[in-house]
Parts: sequence; structure tokens; C-alpha cells
Amino acid sequence: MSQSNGRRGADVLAASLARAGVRRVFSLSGNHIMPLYDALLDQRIPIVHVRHEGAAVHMADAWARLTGEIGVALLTGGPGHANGLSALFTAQAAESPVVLLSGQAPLGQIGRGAFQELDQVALAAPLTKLSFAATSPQQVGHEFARAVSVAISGRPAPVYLSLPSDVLESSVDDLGSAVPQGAAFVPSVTPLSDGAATGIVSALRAATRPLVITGPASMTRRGRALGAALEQASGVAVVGMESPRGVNDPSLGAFSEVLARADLIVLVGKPIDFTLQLGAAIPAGSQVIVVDPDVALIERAQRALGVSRVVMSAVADSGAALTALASVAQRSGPAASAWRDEVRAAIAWRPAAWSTIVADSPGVLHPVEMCRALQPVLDSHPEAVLVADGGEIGQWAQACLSAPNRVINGVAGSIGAALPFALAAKIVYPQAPVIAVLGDGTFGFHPAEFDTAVREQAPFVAVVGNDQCWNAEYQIQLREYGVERAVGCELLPTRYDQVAVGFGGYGEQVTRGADLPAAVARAAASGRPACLNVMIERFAAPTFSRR
Ligand SMILES: Cc1ncc(C[n+]2csc(CCOP(=O)(O)OP(=O)(O)O)c2C)c(N)n1
Repeated sequence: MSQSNGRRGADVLAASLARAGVRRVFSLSGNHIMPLYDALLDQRIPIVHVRHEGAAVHMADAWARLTGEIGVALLTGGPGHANGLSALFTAQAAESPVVLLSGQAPLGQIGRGAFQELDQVALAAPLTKLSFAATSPQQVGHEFARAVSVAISGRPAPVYLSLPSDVLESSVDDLGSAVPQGAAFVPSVTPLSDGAATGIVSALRAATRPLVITGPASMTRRGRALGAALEQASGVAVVGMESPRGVNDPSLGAFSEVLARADLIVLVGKPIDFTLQLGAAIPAGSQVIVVDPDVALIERAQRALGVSRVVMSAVADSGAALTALASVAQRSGPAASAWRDEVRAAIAWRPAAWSTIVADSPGVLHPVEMCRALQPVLDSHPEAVLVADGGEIGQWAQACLSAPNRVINGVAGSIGAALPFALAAKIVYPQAPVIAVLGDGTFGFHPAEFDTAVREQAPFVAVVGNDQCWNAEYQIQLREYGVERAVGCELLPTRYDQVAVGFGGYGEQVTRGADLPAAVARAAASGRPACLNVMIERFAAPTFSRR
């Protein structure tokens, strides 16, 4: 076997990944990208190789959200690329800086019927902030740096760089200049001006019932810390939104009740979209200030709410804006916070009955009962991770559980990412418990990632709320068409725990609430990726009203 000569486009790209600080590449192999696999060896960048391309993109997404670094997915051309795209939708809605690299047919064969030839750049374009193809071995490193910089600048988002196989295989003229310097991989930051920050803080102080609402990019750990610092300094609640259920996100408790009474709402990187009922969730009497990296989204807010209600706007990145606002608020001294306490109480509100609720029927658990057994595990470690995915069960998990780190399917409302998310989380935090709560329907999207998790020695615990149903859709049928017209949503009492065992993981079925804590402990102690198949009652997710 010949060794790499270290001078291919693939070597330039691998060295550029190393220069960017990339620590893992999530991938599924294929003809077009094998030179890059070879080149990554020399850079000692491990490849986490998966069983479906969608899983690689989901892992890169979770990696990016949890680390604050870019997440890199590497796919093969044609069908491999196409398989990864729906996962890109989730990453895009989560404002997650994934850099997708897919091999493609060689430039020299485009239009001539090449193997797996496909317009991959066009396919990825609507799912990314930038979608483009590498042009030459000399340029591919700089093109990768551009992909990284665009992904992490402004509103973070996926970027796609297509890798023609001849670009990867051809020799480079000058390796030294082909690999960009570290400075090429930094974001360009748009700060909030001092004047704008001062104006916004004054408006917050003048308001009686102000709120700050942030978007998905601020739901990372760093984003939440910046929000908490602003809340601390200003006495104004800073509320992050990242759920497809918007203001009715069960993890926000009775937030919609206090939102309806707000008299000033500052949106920081939070688009007016369906999660705010296209603007209808903003109370008619309130004033609005919009801070956003995208002018188009400021204009959308003005169109949705009316120019006169948007009393101020500024173009700035969310993180920079939160930091600037906190520092101005800090300088202005402490602020009254009775209203903030009211907002926090509304968000924390859960029905009192939840602390003891159990299932009505034997052989199943109430979803709340299931979640109750998991919170102590999430409380047991400062880096614990909660993954929540699925229809109704994902919402139950979000309503009941909190953790230092949380990765949910997010605004995309797309199900299926839980197992890849959990695997990536366990690689990021090998010492911390990683609990993924998912539905039985959702389990079916990426079960083979138990195989990847066994190989990667990534022992997360997946807790499947098994109601033998695509319950979220079944609930719609009950509501809209009646039980006699429910169709296409029934599933079987499948032993998902045994699926995990078949892949070399740990598994148990749980049918009684009293058995769950010990089962969770055994799963954690097994040291293997685990699946607890918990039979649950089929309930609609909660919506909260304190009245
Ligand atoms: C990729 C994708 N396919 C389909 C849907 C529609 N959908 C949303 S929730 C749901 C049911 C999920 O079932 P399960 O994971 O078992 O959770 P449950 O609702 O039963 O708690 C479906 C089919 C979706 N949101 N995303």
C-alpha cells in the first residue's frame, strides 16, 4: 500500500480542519471521500463513523450546540449527501453551525454522466446560509475557512462545501500557502453599539412589565449564561425560546400568561415566526425592540407587528448584544424585579399533582412518573445532558426535566435525532450522565446508532416512552376527526430495549414506576449504551393554565 504523499487537496483540507481546531468528524464512508479519510489519519482527527448519513449530521449539530465549536459532518456524494439533508433542516432551525462536507463527482466529469452525479450545491442551498463547491486543491483549505467563518458569524447556521473528488485527489502546488492561518477561522462579529445598548436598557427600566426574548442560538450553555447575566444585571427576565410549540413550550410553564401582559418586549435574535404565532403572541399593547444580526428579520418583525410598534431596532449578533446590554445594565445599578419574579414563577409553574402522579392503569407509567425517576440523575453531575425528542413524550420531558445541558429537536419540529444527539453528547461529556428521552416512533429513525455508540464506547441512556403510537399525530386525529377516524398512527409494543441489546448495548423493559429508578441505575452502571423501554400511558402533552 502506498502512503499518502501529503500533497493532495485532501491533505490540504485535513490540515485546514486541524488548523480550525476540529476534534471530531462525523461521517459515513463512500468512494468520493476516501482520500479525506486517508488524509485525516495524518492529522489524527478521529472519524466517528455512523450507520446513516442523517445521524452524522445530527451528531455534528449536537456537537456544535454543546461545544460552541463547529460540528463537521463528512458524507459521500449523491445518495449519501441526500440522506444527510433532512438533518440539516434541524440544524438550521436550531441555528447550529454545522459545516457539511460531501464528496461529489469530479469537476472533470460534471455533465458527462459521472457516478452519483447530482447538483448537491443546489440541494443544500435552502438548508444553509452558504452552499458552494470547492474549486481546486490550492483553494480548498481557504474555501473551508470561508465555510467555517460564515457558519459562525452573525446568526449561526449550517454551511455546505461540496468536495469534487478530483479536487481531493489532485496535487497542490504550494502546501504552505494552501492551508489558511488560524485567523481565517474566526467569526466576524457585529456588536451592539453603546448608544443602542444604552437606549434599550433605558427603555427596559422605563417599562413596567418588560421581557427579553432570545432565540435558538442563545439556548446553548454560553447563550443561556449570557442571558442569565443580563437578567441578573437588569432585573428583567430573559427567556429563551427553542421549541416547535413556541409560547406553549411546556418547559416554559405558564409563560404565555405573563407574555400576554408585557408592555415592552425586546427580541434579541428571536425571529417573529410561527413560534410567536407570526407576531400574534406579542400583546397588542406592548412596544417591541428588535435586535437581530439579519436586517431581513428586523424588517419582517416590522411588517408583522407594524412599524409603529417596533420602537427601536439594531443590527447586532445575539451574544454580543446580550453582553453589551448586561454591561450597560450593570453600570446603571440594580433594578426592581418584582415583575421578573412573577415571570420566573410563571415559567416554573407545574401542577402540584405532578409530584405524586402515577398511572391510572397497571403495566404502564404516567409520562410524569417516568420523568420523575430521571431528574435525580440529571441533578447528579454539573455537566449532565438531557436530550428530548419525539412528539408528546418530548414535550413531557421538556415540561418535567431540566439539566445543565439540554439538546432538543428544536424549532424544526423534526423527530428522530435523539440517539445521534445522545451519542455526540456522550463524546463531548464522557464523564457526565447523558439521558435521552424519546418516543417509540422516534426510536425507529436511527436505532443502528446503538452500534456506533458501542464502537465509540459512548454509554448514554435512552429512555423510550413507549405508548405504541405516533401519539402527537394521534392526538390531532382525536381532536379533529374523532376516535373512530384515527388511522395510520398505531405502533406495536416493540421491545426497543432488545434492539439495543442486539447491537451490543444494555436494555431493560420497565412497566412499573417503582422499578424505574433501579433500572436507570443498572443502565448507567452497565457502562454500555442503554435503552430502557418504558411502557407509558398515551397522554397528550401538557399545556399550562394556572386558572
Ligand atoms: C421527520 C418527521 N417526521 C414526522 C413528523 C410528524 N410527527 C411529529 S410528532 C410525531 C409522533 C412521534 O411519535 P413518538 O416518537 O412515538 O412520540 P409520541 O408522540 O408518541 O409521544 C410525528 C409522526 C415530524 N415532526 N418529523
